[in-house]
Amino acid sequence: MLLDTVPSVCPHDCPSACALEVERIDRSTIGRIRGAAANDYTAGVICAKVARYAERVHHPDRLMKPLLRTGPKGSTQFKEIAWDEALDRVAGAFAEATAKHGAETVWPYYFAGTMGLVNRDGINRLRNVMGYSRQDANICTTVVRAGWIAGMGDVKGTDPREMAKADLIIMWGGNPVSTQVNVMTHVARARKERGAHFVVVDPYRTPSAEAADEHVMVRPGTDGAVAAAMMHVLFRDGHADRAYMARFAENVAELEAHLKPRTPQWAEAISGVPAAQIEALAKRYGETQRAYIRVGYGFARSRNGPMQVHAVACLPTVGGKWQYEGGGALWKVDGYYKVDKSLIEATDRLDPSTRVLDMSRIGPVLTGEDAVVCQGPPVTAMLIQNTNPVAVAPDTGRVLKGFNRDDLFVAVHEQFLTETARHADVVLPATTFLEHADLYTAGGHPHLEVHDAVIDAPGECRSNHRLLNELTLKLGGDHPSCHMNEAELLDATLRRSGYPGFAEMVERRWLDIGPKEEADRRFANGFPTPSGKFRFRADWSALGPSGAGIEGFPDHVDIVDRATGDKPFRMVTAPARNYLNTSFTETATSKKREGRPTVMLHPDAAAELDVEEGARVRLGNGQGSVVLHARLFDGVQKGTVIVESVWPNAAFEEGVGINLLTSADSPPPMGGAVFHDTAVWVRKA
Ligand SMILES: Nc1nc2c(c(=O)[nH]1)N[C@H]1C(S)=C(S)[C@@H](COP(=O)(O)OP(=O)(O)OC[C@H]3O[C@@H](n4cnc5c(=O)[nH]c(N)nc54)[C@H](O)[C@@H]3O)O[C@H]1N2
Ligand SMILES: Nc1nc2c(c(=O)[nH]1)N[C@H]1C(S)=C(S)[C@@H](COP(=O)(O)OP(=O)(O)OC[C@H]3O[C@@H](n4cnc5c(=O)[nH]c(N)nc54)[C@H](O)[C@@H]3O)O[C@H]1N2
Ligand code: SF4
Ligand SMILES: [Mo]
Repeated sequence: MLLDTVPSVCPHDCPSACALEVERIDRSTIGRIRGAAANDYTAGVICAKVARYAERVHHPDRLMKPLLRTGPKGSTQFKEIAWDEALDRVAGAFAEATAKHGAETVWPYYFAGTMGLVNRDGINRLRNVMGYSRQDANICTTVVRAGWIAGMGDVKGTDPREMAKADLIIMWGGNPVSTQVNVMTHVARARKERGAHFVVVDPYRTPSAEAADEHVMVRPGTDGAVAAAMMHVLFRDGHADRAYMARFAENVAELEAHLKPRTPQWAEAISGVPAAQIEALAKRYGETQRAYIRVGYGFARSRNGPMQVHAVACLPTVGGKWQYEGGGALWKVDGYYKVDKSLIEATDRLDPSTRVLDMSRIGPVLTGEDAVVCQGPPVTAMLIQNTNPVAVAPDTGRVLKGFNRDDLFVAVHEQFLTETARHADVVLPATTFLEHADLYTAGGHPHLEVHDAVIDAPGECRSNHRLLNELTLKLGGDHPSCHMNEAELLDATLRRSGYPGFAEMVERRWLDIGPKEEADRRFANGFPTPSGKFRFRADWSALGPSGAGIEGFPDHVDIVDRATGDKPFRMVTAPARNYLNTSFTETATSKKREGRPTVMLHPDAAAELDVEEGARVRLGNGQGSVVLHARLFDGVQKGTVIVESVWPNAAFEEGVGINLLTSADSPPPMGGAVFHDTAVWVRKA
């Protein structure tokens, strides 16, 4: 028997931020979850893992009570304690650490386990009020953002719903069938209604490439070459829109001269994509007005990632595609929202002189090797919310060494006893989105969404918001928002941002905040750069000091972890369909569907290594090695291997996962993480 169906919003770290309808069986139990049909982006579709969310929210392993560690770090030996004691212990440890080393020794650490602004970004309130170390939250979007703003100036683009009106859709470096399924709804419409041609650019035949009309099987880290060669063809064959560029782009003549030698043959040698395919795709792109490029994250997760993104983002300006309905490009729509987060984050209390630590370099930070931490106190106390760095951060060897330090106190606020939680001194049980209210700015579509709680919190779970307020006050800090409940903080935040208040937004569910004027949708009044023109020449040094000296025009920037005789393979650790980073690795259905940690290897490479289907193989580099099982797969170049991720470390034979091999190197110009830029050796195990 169903009680009713209640609206909500998917909080997971996914550009789709689906509008949901949750079946409620009683005040503490849900049934199925469906996508809201009335939302014209979600359009009634959600991924399978969230449709069966009852499996996650009512999981027998959900944390219900605060825990105190009684065994060694990393073990599962904990005892239950009361909330009061737990908070006293955390506050006591933070106060003690501060007395010894100063406030910057405490490092609140978070990411996007929930994308709700109150429960994700509220940790910055604690940080700002107490003067704790800041965090460069760069593990995911920074590399894409750098490349996108280098050309266009802001994170804006063509409305994603216009994909349905396109005649050519290129999904570049993303796998939406697995990672943001709603893209496929709009692609399907364009194919059905207009016979649109759908292309996927990816190092391997992903489920999205499988569903496409054409797969461009690129060598990882070489998209800059493919995009440059496509633009070479556009200029050469009269498909460059010179009138458009004269009005809307900088450095047009210099770009044309720069592209002269960057022929499809040149790009084939770098990317492994046949010159004939690059020619044909460029011709099709040049001849199609309604050509839509949907930019994924994957091809940015490389040392040259921002340069790759910039090169691809230049294409619609060379072709003049932005002018046409269904034409242009999109990565994310962040630039359209105007949410004032000052109350959530207590930005009035931010001291800009406080040091900023690089979250992607949590390994080197915790081992004391990172340059920033070398200049100040070590990190000796942490509160972690919304992320599982022991499994997801690069360079797991250093991450583990850091977390196992005896002089590091860690509190983890979680829904499950993740591998990070197992390294905590105190573990605190957290609510899920079904048990708290929040506000979301979707990345992949222009809707501001708000929801209230659907069911009561189980056990003694508390929301991030509540925990942060209680801890801040216990530490002697204070801020007006520390005395607001979620609804009050949401209401005040919405109103000061110029949106309707909380109650009205819960009722309305979402607000379409995309540009309404045709001219704004088409960038007909110019791009959001100082000159109003798109920048073909990126000024990388203006975005960050490490950008100095890097070619500004679209090119192959050869700064990747190159394959060598010792490490002949390039490894991509792309997302697994049934997991979301490490979320859902606890659910039985997802685990069953994913099987076991697997490396996809071209059959010719496997034959040379004497590796058979299903065999144990060892992958390694200077950072260590891991054992996986081989899957022979011809949808990948011979020199590339694919490991779908992120499995818990414990799922691997030797107890450490794939990020043992990925590097914590900081890519230019703004930093970030380079998960798909790793050279490895492969051997029969
Ligand atoms: N099921 C599922 N959904 C997810 C996630 C998940 O783990 N699982 N993660 C969520 C998160 S946090 C994010 S940020 C998004 C990310 O979603 P996506 O935009 O899909 O980005 P990536 O996860 O980085 O990788 C996508 C694809 O990029 C490809 N790729 C890697 N290197 C290159 C390259 O050099 N060139 C090209 N052309 N392609 C390359 C990979 O093979 C992969 O297929 O998905 C979200 N959704
Ligand atoms: N090898 C490899 N590694 C990768 C990637 C890759 O492609 N390959 N992708 C990278 C990317 S793009 C990203 S974004 C990162 C993401 O990595 P993480 O941010 O660590 O993502 P998850 O592993 O899903 O962990 C999120 C955690 O937040 C918890 N959580 C969810 N909601 C709440 C809440 O309301 N309160 C609290 N307290 N906790 C909550 C969940 O239980 C979960 O354990 O991983 C990165 N790591
Ligand atoms: S597609 Fe993404 S946003 Fe939609 S339900 Fe699945 S994880 Fe959530
Ligand atoms: Mo991400």
